[in-house]
Amino acid sequence: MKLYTGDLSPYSAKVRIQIYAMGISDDITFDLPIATFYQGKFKDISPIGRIPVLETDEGIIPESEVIAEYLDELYPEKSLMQGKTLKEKADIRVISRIADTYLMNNIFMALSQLDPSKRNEAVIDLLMGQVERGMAALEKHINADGFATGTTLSRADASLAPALFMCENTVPRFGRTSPIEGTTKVKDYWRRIQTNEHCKRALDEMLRGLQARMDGSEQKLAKAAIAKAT
Ligand SMILES: N[C@@H](CCC(=O)N[C@@H](CS)C(=O)NCC(=O)O)C(=O)O
Repeated sequence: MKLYTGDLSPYSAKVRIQIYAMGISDDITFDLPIATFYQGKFKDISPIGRIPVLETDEGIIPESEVIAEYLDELYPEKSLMQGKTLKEKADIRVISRIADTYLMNNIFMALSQLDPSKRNEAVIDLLMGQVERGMAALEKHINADGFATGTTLSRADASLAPALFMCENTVPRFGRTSPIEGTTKVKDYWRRIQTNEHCKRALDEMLRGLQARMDGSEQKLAKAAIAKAT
């Protein structure tokens, strides 16, 4: 199988954490057709046009949450959901949804407002309001110690660690304080989860992606790949 993935992409990092934690990296190659992606032609591979996408013998699977469930069902003996009760599974899904829908998605929508000279503060107010709302809910749902929920690493952690990376590193670029700052349990969790080997590996990859974006090397690489392809 092949996972179309990008270093900085939090939704891709979420699936990578799951793959690392399940120990199935040998069955999956990681790739991104750079020219295709940066020319906006990734829709030729997956109609939604977004990463991650899992390519299987039976066709492609888009959407991180769907890929996550597919991998759990494909490898039941390695699934991070193994042995969990129905309620524990529901708790994992709630946290994963908060990370996807309230945190990552709203931060993503705000990316068009990065340039302060063109920024519409009302758009930022609206989107960051939703991020704050998700963060307040997360503060109630999350464990006070250990993992996000339950006693082992789960898909809740796989979704949440990249989402918190975005909260810490991207939100300040909109001129707003990281929403983690106003929390207690989430702040402690964020400190703890960065030391987990699987999360740390993906967070380091995100940091590498962020550095490449900020120092212009990502853009250079994309330009060179596009020039070669045309
Ligand atoms: N709901 C999707 C979101 C995926 C997503 O937004 N991916 C971003 C990178 S993290 C992307 O591919 N953006 C490119 C674009 O929107 O054209 C998922 O869970 O996989």
